Amino acid sequence: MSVIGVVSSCSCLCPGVWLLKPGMQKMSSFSLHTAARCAAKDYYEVLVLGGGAGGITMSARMKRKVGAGNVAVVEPSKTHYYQPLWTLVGGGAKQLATSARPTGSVMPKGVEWIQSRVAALDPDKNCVWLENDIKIKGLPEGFHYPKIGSNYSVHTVEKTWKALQDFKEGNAIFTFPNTPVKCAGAPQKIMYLSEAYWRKTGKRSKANIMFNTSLGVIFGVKKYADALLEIIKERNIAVNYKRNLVEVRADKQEAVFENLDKPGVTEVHQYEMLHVTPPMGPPDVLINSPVSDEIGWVDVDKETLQHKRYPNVFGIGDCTNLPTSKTAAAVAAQSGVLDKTISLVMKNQLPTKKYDGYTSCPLVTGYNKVILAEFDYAAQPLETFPIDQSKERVTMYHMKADMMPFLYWNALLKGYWGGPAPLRKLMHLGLK
Ligand code: UQ1
Repeated sequence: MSVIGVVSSCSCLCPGVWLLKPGMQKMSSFSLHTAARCAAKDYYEVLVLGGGAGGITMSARMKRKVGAGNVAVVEPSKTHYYQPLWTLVGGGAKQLATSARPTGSVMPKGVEWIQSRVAALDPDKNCVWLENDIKIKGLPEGFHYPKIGSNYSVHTVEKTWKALQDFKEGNAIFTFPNTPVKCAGAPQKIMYLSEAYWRKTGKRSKANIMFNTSLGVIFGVKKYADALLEIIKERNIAVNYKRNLVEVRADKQEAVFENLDKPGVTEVHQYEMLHVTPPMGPPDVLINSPVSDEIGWVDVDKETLQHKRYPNVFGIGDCTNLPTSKTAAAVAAQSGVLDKTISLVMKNQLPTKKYDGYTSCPLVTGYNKVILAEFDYAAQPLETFPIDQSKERVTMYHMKADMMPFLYWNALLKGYWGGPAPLRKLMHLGLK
């Protein structure tokens, strides 16, 4: 079965060009740990989805029509089968192998084979999303080696601490992937803790600390970004922007980064410690699901959290397409709004309470210091306390380390904590 996008860039008969966009992977999962897949080009005149009999045949015909280099086939399988022969294979008259050829060998010359799976179609925009089934080369197998860890999986988080303690001398590299992540804080918090730990243990001068991020900024809220850049300067940390981890050679302690400003250009760094923040995205079950947007996030109204098309469906937390950082604090604020929304919908009334995008990221910058970032959809600070929260504070560290776990287990999970908005209003005499 094949789907063929026939296009031209101008004619009104033809819809335009099918764009290929990299898809994303599951939120914080290493089982399908991937990097963004890059096709050689991001558009083709004809894009064939599926490399079976129909797809390969049409790609050959279309190449003759529109020329080499202008046709591509998206097909994940390495092997192409001539299925009509399976009657005889089943009957013992032929061997299965005689029905099989490598996909590459049946791909017509001049047609590009994009070895990936289609995750979603957007024919209105002539756009196809590819599932990223190409892994960060070397992971997750590389986690069996020492000196590498990741706080994002229950299987690897304690390896971070081991690598931190075992550090002797060399590069300490902290990564940020080329996909949206839950919250931009955590990939760098572990770096500040590591820096503090090596200072405490007299090893700081032996460590060359690098933050290799796919982004072009350190944090999306200017007030906190400015504070973090000060800390980065003061603690002598090197930030390399637009660098995406594409391969880990864990046996040689080497990490390979692509320079996103120069696609295809890679840099290899030897590491003494590597902390990996994995690429993230919606879970498989939501990709192409009727409740999802074109990427795979549950498609909800950003104020009421009610589904945009199915009024009896609602979303909260990481699975949604709410354009804010995904944190437990965000869930807390969303839970209060969603409770109200559902209560009204159950009474056949329209939702009234509006989520403002509140989220909070306690930016741990040391073993007794936290900058308490709190902000809304507009990336504007929305702070609970009437003090400058962009300053590192010991009190905020205790709030993060001691008070928040209590609040989580005893209030949030029991449905009694809807975020700090009432406290904020009280602290600001009702003015915020
Ligand atoms: C919060 O509500 C929350 O959810 C329980 C967190 O997650 C553990 C937080 O880290 C923070 C900071 C908040 C916000 C709460 C206050 C009192 C500012």
